[in-house]
Amino acid sequence: MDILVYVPPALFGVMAIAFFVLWRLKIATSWQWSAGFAQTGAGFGFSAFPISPGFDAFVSGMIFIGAAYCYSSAILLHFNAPMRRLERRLFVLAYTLVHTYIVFVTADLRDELFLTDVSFACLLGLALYVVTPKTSRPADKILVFSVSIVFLDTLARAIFFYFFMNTSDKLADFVTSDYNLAVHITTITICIMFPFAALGAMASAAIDRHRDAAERDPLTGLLNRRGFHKSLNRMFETRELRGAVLVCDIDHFKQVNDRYGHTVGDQVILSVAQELQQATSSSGHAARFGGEEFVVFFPAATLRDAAAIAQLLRVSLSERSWNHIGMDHGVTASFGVSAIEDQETSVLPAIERADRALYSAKTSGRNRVVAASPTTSPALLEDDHLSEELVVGVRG
Ligand code: GH3
Ligand code: MG
Ligand code: MG
Repeated sequence: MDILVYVPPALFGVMAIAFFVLWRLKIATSWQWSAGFAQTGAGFGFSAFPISPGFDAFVSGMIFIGAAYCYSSAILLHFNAPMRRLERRLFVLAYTLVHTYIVFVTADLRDELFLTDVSFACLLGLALYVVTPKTSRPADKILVFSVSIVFLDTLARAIFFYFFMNTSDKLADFVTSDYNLAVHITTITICIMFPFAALGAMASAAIDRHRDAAERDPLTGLLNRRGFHKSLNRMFETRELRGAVLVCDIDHFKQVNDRYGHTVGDQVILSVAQELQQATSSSGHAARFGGEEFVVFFPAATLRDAAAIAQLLRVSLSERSWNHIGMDHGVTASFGVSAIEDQETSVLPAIERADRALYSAKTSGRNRVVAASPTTSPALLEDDHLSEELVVGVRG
Protein backbone atom coordinates (compact mmCIF):
# COMPACT_ATOMS: atom_id res chain seq x y z
CA MET A 1 0.00 0.00 0.00
CA ASP A 2 2.86 2.38 0.82
CA ILE A 3 4.11 2.68 -2.73
CA LEU A 4 0.67 2.19 -4.24
CA VAL A 5 -0.62 5.52 -2.88
CA TYR A 6 1.91 7.48 -4.92
CA VAL A 7 1.02 5.81 -8.23
CA PRO A 8 -2.38 7.44 -9.06
CA PRO A 9 -1.29 11.01 -8.23
CA ALA A 10 1.84 10.54 -10.34
CA LEU A 11 0.01 8.89 -13.27
CA PHE A 12 -2.83 11.39 -13.37
CA GLY A 13 -0.40 14.27 -12.83
CA VAL A 14 1.55 13.21 -15.93
CA MET A 15 -1.71 12.81 -17.87
CA ALA A 16 -2.86 16.28 -16.80
CA ILE A 17 0.40 17.83 -18.07
CA ALA A 18 0.27 15.83 -21.33
CA PHE A 19 -3.34 16.85 -22.01
CA PHE A 20 -2.58 20.46 -21.12
CA VAL A 21 0.24 20.51 -23.69
CA LEU A 22 -2.06 18.88 -26.28
CA TRP A 23 -4.70 21.51 -25.58
CA ARG A 24 -2.15 24.32 -26.00
CA LEU A 25 -1.10 22.71 -29.30
CA LYS A 26 -4.80 22.68 -30.31
CA ILE A 27 -4.75 18.89 -30.70
CA ALA A 28 -7.07 18.48 -27.71
CA THR A 29 -10.19 20.57 -28.26
CA SER A 30 -10.96 21.09 -24.59
CA TRP A 31 -8.93 21.88 -21.47
CA GLN A 32 -11.42 19.88 -19.40
CA TRP A 33 -9.49 16.65 -19.96
CA SER A 34 -6.40 18.16 -18.38
CA ALA A 35 -8.42 19.68 -15.51
CA GLY A 36 -10.17 16.34 -14.89
CA PHE A 37 -6.91 14.40 -14.70
CA ALA A 38 -5.26 17.09 -12.54
CA GLN A 39 -8.15 16.92 -10.08
CA THR A 40 -8.15 13.12 -10.03
CA GLY A 41 -4.41 13.20 -9.28
CA ALA A 42 -4.93 15.81 -6.56
CA GLY A 43 -7.84 13.84 -5.05
CA PHE A 44 -5.63 10.77 -4.77
CA GLY A 45 -2.92 13.00 -3.29
CA PHE A 46 -4.89 13.11 -0.03
CA SER A 47 -4.26 9.37 0.45
CA ALA A 48 -0.55 9.89 -0.08
CA PHE A 49 -0.28 13.10 1.91
CA PRO A 50 -3.20 13.26 4.39
CA ILE A 51 -3.66 16.51 6.32
CA SER A 52 -6.66 16.07 8.64
CA PRO A 53 -9.55 13.58 8.23
CA GLY A 54 -12.42 16.12 7.97
CA PHE A 55 -10.52 18.44 5.68
CA ASP A 56 -9.24 15.57 3.50
CA ALA A 57 -12.73 14.06 3.17
CA PHE A 58 -14.33 17.37 2.26
CA VAL A 59 -11.72 18.58 -0.21
CA SER A 60 -11.10 15.23 -1.90
CA GLY A 61 -14.86 14.70 -2.35
CA MET A 62 -15.19 18.13 -3.95
CA ILE A 63 -12.17 17.49 -6.14
CA PHE A 64 -13.50 14.13 -7.38
CA ILE A 65 -16.84 15.70 -8.26
CA GLY A 66 -14.97 18.51 -10.00
CA ALA A 67 -13.08 15.88 -11.97
CA ALA A 68 -16.32 14.09 -12.90
CA TYR A 69 -17.82 17.41 -14.02
CA CYS A 70 -14.74 18.11 -16.18
CA TYR A 71 -14.75 14.58 -17.65
CA SER A 72 -18.43 14.82 -18.51
CA SER A 73 -17.82 18.24 -20.14
CA ALA A 74 -14.85 16.92 -22.10
CA ILE A 75 -16.81 13.89 -23.31
CA LEU A 76 -19.87 15.94 -24.32
CA LEU A 77 -17.64 18.47 -26.11
CA HIS A 78 -15.72 15.71 -27.89
CA PHE A 79 -18.94 14.32 -29.30
CA ASN A 80 -20.44 17.74 -30.01
CA ALA A 81 -23.37 16.82 -27.77
CA PRO A 82 -25.66 19.20 -25.84
CA MET A 83 -23.71 20.29 -22.74
CA ARG A 84 -26.58 20.02 -20.21
CA ARG A 85 -24.68 22.59 -18.10
CA LEU A 86 -27.63 23.63 -15.94
CA GLU A 87 -28.56 20.07 -14.97
CA ARG A 88 -24.94 19.18 -14.24
CA ARG A 89 -24.31 22.32 -12.19
CA LEU A 90 -27.46 21.84 -10.14
CA PHE A 91 -26.38 18.28 -9.55
CA VAL A 92 -22.95 19.41 -8.30
CA LEU A 93 -24.63 21.99 -6.06
CA ALA A 94 -26.90 19.32 -4.54
CA TYR A 95 -23.87 17.06 -4.03
CA THR A 96 -21.98 19.89 -2.31
CA LEU A 97 -24.80 20.49 0.17
CA VAL A 98 -25.26 16.82 1.09
CA HIS A 99 -21.51 16.20 1.14
CA THR A 100 -20.92 19.17 3.48
CA TYR A 101 -23.66 17.89 5.79
CA ILE A 102 -22.20 14.38 5.88
CA VAL A 103 -18.60 15.47 6.45
CA PHE A 104 -19.24 18.18 9.02
CA VAL A 105 -22.43 17.02 10.74
CA THR A 106 -22.70 13.24 10.70
CA ALA A 107 -19.00 12.63 9.89
CA ASP A 108 -19.88 9.19 8.51
CA LEU A 109 -17.15 7.80 6.24
CA ARG A 110 -19.38 5.13 4.65
CA ASP A 111 -22.06 7.67 3.69
CA GLU A 112 -19.44 10.08 2.39
CA LEU A 113 -17.80 7.46 0.16
CA PHE A 114 -21.14 6.18 -1.11
CA LEU A 115 -22.37 9.67 -1.93
CA THR A 116 -19.19 10.69 -3.74
CA ASP A 117 -18.95 7.48 -5.76
CA VAL A 118 -22.60 7.47 -6.80
CA SER A 119 -22.44 11.18 -7.75
CA PHE A 120 -19.23 10.63 -9.73
CA ALA A 121 -20.91 7.73 -11.56
CA CYS A 122 -24.04 9.81 -12.23
CA LEU A 123 -22.08 12.57 -13.99
CA LEU A 124 -20.20 10.04 -16.12
CA GLY A 125 -23.41 8.08 -16.70
CA LEU A 126 -25.21 11.18 -18.00
CA ALA A 127 -22.40 11.86 -20.49
CA LEU A 128 -22.40 8.19 -21.56
CA TYR A 129 -26.16 8.22 -22.00
CA VAL A 130 -25.99 11.29 -24.25
CA VAL A 131 -22.99 10.35 -26.39
CA THR A 132 -23.26 6.57 -26.81
CA PRO A 133 -25.68 6.82 -29.77
CA LYS A 134 -23.26 9.30 -31.42
CA THR A 135 -20.19 7.07 -31.49
CA SER A 136 -18.97 6.00 -34.90
CA ARG A 137 -15.15 6.16 -34.98
CA PRO A 138 -13.45 3.06 -33.52
CA ALA A 139 -11.39 5.31 -31.20
CA ASP A 140 -14.62 6.88 -29.91
CA LYS A 141 -16.09 3.44 -29.22
CA ILE A 142 -12.99 2.59 -27.18
CA LEU A 143 -13.39 5.86 -25.26
CA VAL A 144 -17.04 5.13 -24.50
CA PHE A 145 -16.11 1.59 -23.47
CA SER A 146 -13.39 2.79 -21.09
CA VAL A 147 -15.66 5.46 -19.57
CA SER A 148 -18.26 2.71 -19.07
CA ILE A 149 -15.64 0.68 -17.20
CA VAL A 150 -14.88 3.62 -14.88
CA PHE A 151 -18.62 4.15 -14.41
CA LEU A 152 -19.24 0.48 -13.54
CA ASP A 153 -16.16 0.27 -11.32
CA THR A 154 -17.24 3.32 -9.32
CA LEU A 155 -20.82 2.17 -8.98
CA ALA A 156 -19.90 -1.42 -8.11
CA ARG A 157 -17.44 -0.26 -5.44
CA ALA A 158 -20.00 2.12 -3.94
CA ILE A 159 -22.63 -0.63 -3.66
CA PHE A 160 -20.21 -3.33 -2.53
CA PHE A 161 -18.62 -1.32 0.29
CA TYR A 162 -21.86 0.30 1.42
CA PHE A 163 -24.11 -2.74 1.49
CA PHE A 164 -21.82 -5.77 1.77
CA MET A 165 -18.69 -4.72 3.70
CA ASN A 166 -18.53 -3.94 7.35
CA THR A 167 -16.00 -1.13 7.20
CA SER A 168 -15.36 1.61 9.73
CA ASP A 169 -17.53 4.72 9.53
CA LYS A 170 -14.85 7.04 10.96
CA LEU A 171 -13.37 9.59 8.56
CA ALA A 172 -9.97 9.10 10.22
CA ASP A 173 -9.86 5.42 9.13
CA PHE A 174 -10.08 6.20 5.41
CA VAL A 175 -6.37 6.03 4.53
CA THR A 176 -5.95 2.53 5.96
CA SER A 177 -9.33 1.20 4.78
CA ASP A 178 -9.94 -1.71 2.38
CA TYR A 179 -11.96 0.73 0.35
CA ASN A 180 -8.92 2.96 -0.24
CA LEU A 181 -6.84 -0.09 -1.24
CA ALA A 182 -9.58 -1.20 -3.67
CA VAL A 183 -9.76 2.27 -5.27
CA HIS A 184 -6.00 2.31 -5.81
CA ILE A 185 -5.90 -1.20 -7.29
CA THR A 186 -8.79 -0.73 -9.73
CA THR A 187 -7.56 2.72 -10.72
CA ILE A 188 -4.06 1.50 -11.52
CA THR A 189 -5.27 -1.61 -13.35
CA ILE A 190 -8.51 -0.97 -15.23
CA CYS A 191 -9.34 2.72 -14.91
CA ILE A 192 -5.97 3.85 -16.24
CA MET A 193 -7.23 2.71 -19.63
CA PHE A 194 -9.49 5.80 -19.62
CA PRO A 195 -6.84 8.53 -20.18
CA PHE A 196 -5.23 6.47 -22.95
CA ALA A 197 -8.61 5.98 -24.60
CA ALA A 198 -9.23 9.74 -24.34
CA LEU A 199 -5.84 10.32 -25.95
CA GLY A 200 -6.68 7.91 -28.78
CA ALA A 201 -10.10 9.49 -29.40
CA MET A 202 -8.55 12.96 -29.43
CA ALA A 203 -5.81 11.94 -31.84
CA SER A 204 -8.33 10.28 -34.12
CA ALA A 205 -10.55 13.41 -34.09
CA ALA A 206 -7.52 15.65 -34.74
CA ILE A 207 -6.49 13.51 -37.73
CA ASP A 208 -10.03 13.72 -39.11
CA ARG A 209 -10.07 17.50 -38.62
CA HIS A 210 -6.77 17.91 -40.46
CA ARG A 211 -7.86 15.60 -43.25
CA ASP A 212 -11.09 17.52 -43.58
CA ALA A 213 -9.21 20.85 -43.69
CA ALA A 214 -6.92 19.50 -46.42
CA GLU A 215 -9.84 18.22 -48.48
CA ARG A 216 -12.28 21.12 -48.16
CA ASP A 217 -12.48 24.63 -49.52
CA PRO A 218 -12.50 27.07 -46.59
CA LEU A 219 -14.81 29.66 -48.24
CA THR A 220 -17.67 27.38 -49.25
CA GLY A 221 -17.09 24.24 -47.20
CA LEU A 222 -17.38 22.19 -50.40
CA LEU A 223 -14.76 19.58 -51.23
CA ASN A 224 -11.69 20.90 -53.01
CA ARG A 225 -10.21 19.15 -56.06
CA ARG A 226 -8.15 16.79 -53.90
CA GLY A 227 -11.09 16.03 -51.57
CA PHE A 228 -13.35 15.41 -54.56
CA HIS A 229 -11.03 12.79 -56.05
CA LYS A 230 -10.36 11.16 -52.69
CA SER A 231 -14.05 11.02 -51.87
CA LEU A 232 -14.85 9.47 -55.26
CA ASN A 233 -12.00 6.98 -54.95
CA ARG A 234 -13.30 5.93 -51.53
CA MET A 235 -16.80 5.52 -52.95
CA PHE A 236 -15.68 3.50 -55.96
CA GLU A 237 -13.72 1.06 -53.79
CA THR A 238 -17.07 -0.54 -52.99
CA ARG A 239 -19.31 0.28 -55.92
CA GLU A 240 -19.35 0.27 -59.68
CA LEU A 241 -18.00 3.33 -61.51
CA ARG A 242 -21.20 4.90 -62.81
CA GLY A 243 -22.70 8.36 -62.75
CA ALA A 244 -22.67 11.79 -64.31
CA VAL A 245 -20.57 14.91 -63.93
CA LEU A 246 -21.64 18.54 -63.97
CA VAL A 247 -19.19 21.42 -64.25
CA CYS A 248 -20.34 24.96 -63.67
CA ASP A 249 -18.61 28.30 -64.13
CA ILE A 250 -20.11 31.67 -63.22
CA ASP A 251 -20.45 33.98 -66.23
CA HIS A 252 -18.44 37.22 -66.36
CA PHE A 253 -17.52 36.83 -62.73
CA LYS A 254 -14.57 39.16 -63.11
CA GLN A 255 -17.08 41.98 -63.65
CA VAL A 256 -18.77 41.17 -60.32
CA ASN A 257 -15.44 41.55 -58.55
CA ASP A 258 -14.56 44.68 -60.51
CA ARG A 259 -17.89 46.41 -59.90
CA TYR A 260 -18.78 45.30 -56.39
CA GLY A 261 -15.52 44.19 -54.84
CA HIS A 262 -14.00 40.92 -53.79
CA THR A 263 -16.15 40.49 -50.67
CA VAL A 264 -19.37 40.61 -52.68
CA GLY A 265 -17.69 38.26 -55.19
CA ASP A 266 -17.02 35.83 -52.33
CA GLN A 267 -20.66 35.99 -51.26
CA VAL A 268 -21.77 35.15 -54.80
CA ILE A 269 -19.38 32.17 -54.88
CA LEU A 270 -20.74 31.04 -51.50
CA SER A 271 -24.37 31.31 -52.62
CA VAL A 272 -23.72 29.36 -55.82
CA ALA A 273 -21.91 26.72 -53.77
CA GLN A 274 -24.86 26.43 -51.40
CA GLU A 275 -27.23 26.04 -54.32
CA LEU A 276 -25.07 23.27 -55.79
CA GLN A 277 -24.82 21.58 -52.41
CA GLN A 278 -28.60 21.61 -52.04
CA ALA A 279 -29.06 20.19 -55.51
CA THR A 280 -26.69 17.32 -54.80
CA SER A 281 -28.30 16.55 -51.41
CA SER A 282 -26.56 13.67 -49.67
CA SER A 283 -25.96 11.51 -52.74
CA GLY A 284 -23.86 13.92 -54.81
CA HIS A 285 -20.31 15.13 -54.33
CA ALA A 286 -19.99 18.88 -54.88
CA ALA A 287 -16.58 20.49 -55.17
CA ARG A 288 -15.05 23.88 -55.83
CA PHE A 289 -12.25 23.22 -58.27
CA GLY A 290 -10.95 26.78 -58.20
CA GLY A 291 -12.04 30.41 -58.55
CA GLU A 292 -15.68 30.33 -59.59
CA GLU A 293 -15.68 26.87 -61.11
CA PHE A 294 -17.52 23.96 -59.53
CA VAL A 295 -17.74 20.25 -60.26
CA VAL A 296 -20.50 17.95 -59.05
CA PHE A 297 -20.62 14.18 -59.37
CA PHE A 298 -23.97 12.38 -59.22
CA PRO A 299 -23.54 8.67 -58.58
CA ALA A 300 -25.86 6.46 -60.65
CA ALA A 301 -27.24 9.45 -62.59
CA THR A 302 -27.49 9.45 -66.37
CA LEU A 303 -26.46 12.24 -68.72
CA ARG A 304 -30.11 13.15 -68.99
CA ASP A 305 -30.48 13.41 -65.18
CA ALA A 306 -27.40 15.61 -64.85
CA ALA A 307 -28.52 17.88 -67.71
CA ALA A 308 -31.93 18.28 -66.09
CA ILE A 309 -30.40 19.17 -62.73
CA ALA A 310 -28.03 21.62 -64.43
CA GLN A 311 -30.97 23.19 -66.19
CA LEU A 312 -32.87 23.64 -62.92
CA LEU A 313 -29.79 25.17 -61.31
CA ARG A 314 -29.20 27.46 -64.27
CA VAL A 315 -32.75 28.81 -64.19
CA SER A 316 -32.84 29.16 -60.42
CA LEU A 317 -29.53 31.07 -60.44
CA SER A 318 -30.54 33.40 -63.25
CA GLU A 319 -33.81 34.27 -61.50
CA ARG A 320 -32.23 35.03 -58.15
CA SER A 321 -32.14 38.51 -56.70
CA TRP A 322 -28.84 39.73 -55.28
CA ASN A 323 -30.12 42.98 -53.76
CA HIS A 324 -29.36 41.74 -50.25
CA ILE A 325 -25.64 41.87 -50.99
CA GLY A 326 -25.88 45.20 -52.76
CA MET A 327 -25.88 43.94 -56.36
CA ASP A 328 -28.45 45.38 -58.73
CA HIS A 329 -27.90 42.97 -61.59
CA GLY A 330 -28.25 39.22 -61.93
CA VAL A 331 -25.73 36.43 -62.03
CA THR A 332 -25.75 33.57 -64.53
CA ALA A 333 -23.62 30.50 -64.97
CA SER A 334 -22.78 28.08 -67.77
CA PHE A 335 -22.88 24.33 -67.37
CA GLY A 336 -21.28 21.33 -69.04
CA VAL A 337 -22.50 17.81 -68.26
CA SER A 338 -21.25 14.36 -69.20
CA ALA A 339 -21.67 10.75 -68.08
CA ILE A 340 -19.15 8.03 -67.28
CA GLU A 341 -19.02 5.52 -70.12
CA ASP A 342 -19.08 1.73 -69.68
CA GLN A 343 -15.42 1.04 -70.46
CA GLU A 344 -14.02 3.92 -68.37
CA THR A 345 -12.03 3.29 -65.20
CA SER A 346 -11.85 6.83 -63.86
CA VAL A 347 -14.02 9.92 -63.57
CA LEU A 348 -11.36 12.07 -65.27
CA PRO A 349 -12.42 11.53 -68.93
CA ALA A 350 -15.98 12.48 -67.97
CA ILE A 351 -14.72 15.67 -66.29
CA GLU A 352 -12.71 16.51 -69.42
CA ARG A 353 -15.77 16.02 -71.61
CA ALA A 354 -17.91 18.13 -69.28
CA ASP A 355 -15.19 20.82 -69.40
CA ARG A 356 -15.29 20.83 -73.20
CA ALA A 357 -19.08 21.06 -73.05
CA LEU A 358 -18.75 23.99 -70.63
CA TYR A 359 -16.38 25.69 -73.05
CA SER A 360 -18.98 25.15 -75.73
CA ALA A 361 -21.65 26.70 -73.46
CA LYS A 362 -19.40 29.73 -72.93
CA THR A 363 -18.60 30.23 -76.59
CA SER A 364 -22.20 29.81 -77.68
CA GLY A 365 -23.44 32.66 -75.50
CA ARG A 366 -23.18 31.64 -71.77
CA ASN A 367 -26.11 31.05 -69.36
CA ARG A 368 -26.77 27.64 -70.86
CA VAL A 369 -26.32 23.90 -70.39
CA VAL A 370 -24.40 21.75 -72.86
CA ALA A 371 -24.38 17.98 -72.57
CA ALA A 372 -21.43 16.04 -73.94
CA SER A 373 -21.02 12.37 -74.71
CA PRO A 374 -18.02 10.53 -76.15
CA THR A 375 -20.00 9.26 -79.12
CA THR A 376 -21.25 12.63 -80.24
CA SER A 377 -19.47 15.95 -80.15
CA PRO A 378 -20.75 18.39 -77.52
CA ALA A 379 -24.29 19.19 -78.53
CA LEU A 380 -26.10 22.30 -77.49
CA LEU A 381 -29.39 21.30 -75.94
CA GLU A 382 -31.92 24.01 -76.26
CA ASP A 383 -33.34 25.18 -72.94
CA ASP A 384 -36.98 24.53 -73.85
CA HIS A 385 -36.09 21.10 -75.08
CA LEU A 386 -34.23 20.37 -71.85
CA SER A 387 -37.04 21.44 -69.60
CA GLU A 388 -39.59 19.34 -71.47
CA GLU A 389 -37.53 16.25 -72.18
CA LEU A 390 -34.78 15.94 -69.61
CA VAL A 391 -36.50 16.99 -66.42
CA VAL A 392 -38.63 13.88 -66.83
CA GLY A 393 -35.48 11.79 -66.39
CA VAL A 394 -34.41 13.20 -63.01
CA ARG A 395 -34.03 10.58 -60.32
CA GLY A 396 -34.66 11.30 -56.66
P1 GH3 B 1 -16.37 33.74 -68.06
O1 GH3 B 1 -17.80 34.07 -68.27
O2 GH3 B 1 -15.65 33.50 -69.32
O3 GH3 B 1 -16.21 32.62 -67.09
O4 GH3 B 1 -15.73 35.03 -67.44
P2 GH3 B 1 -15.20 35.25 -65.98
O5 GH3 B 1 -14.95 36.70 -65.78
O6 GH3 B 1 -16.09 34.60 -65.00
O7 GH3 B 1 -13.91 34.36 -66.02
P3 GH3 B 1 -12.45 34.48 -65.52
O8 GH3 B 1 -11.98 33.09 -65.30
O9 GH3 B 1 -11.64 35.34 -66.47
O10 GH3 B 1 -12.51 35.23 -64.13
C1 GH3 B 1 -12.69 34.57 -62.95
C2 GH3 B 1 -12.43 35.56 -61.83
O11 GH3 B 1 -12.72 34.95 -60.59
C3 GH3 B 1 -10.98 36.01 -61.76
C4 GH3 B 1 -10.66 36.03 -60.30
O12 GH3 B 1 -10.26 37.29 -59.86
C5 GH3 B 1 -11.96 35.68 -59.63
N1 GH3 B 1 -11.80 34.81 -58.47
C6 GH3 B 1 -11.14 33.64 -58.37
N2 GH3 B 1 -11.23 33.15 -57.13
C7 GH3 B 1 -11.96 34.03 -56.40
C8 GH3 B 1 -12.40 34.09 -55.05
O13 GH3 B 1 -12.14 33.21 -54.23
N3 GH3 B 1 -13.14 35.15 -54.66
C9 GH3 B 1 -13.45 36.15 -55.55
N4 GH3 B 1 -14.19 37.18 -55.11
N5 GH3 B 1 -13.04 36.14 -56.83
C10 GH3 B 1 -12.31 35.09 -57.26
MG1 MG C 1 -16.34 32.50 -65.09
MG1 MG D 1 -13.47 30.42 -64.46
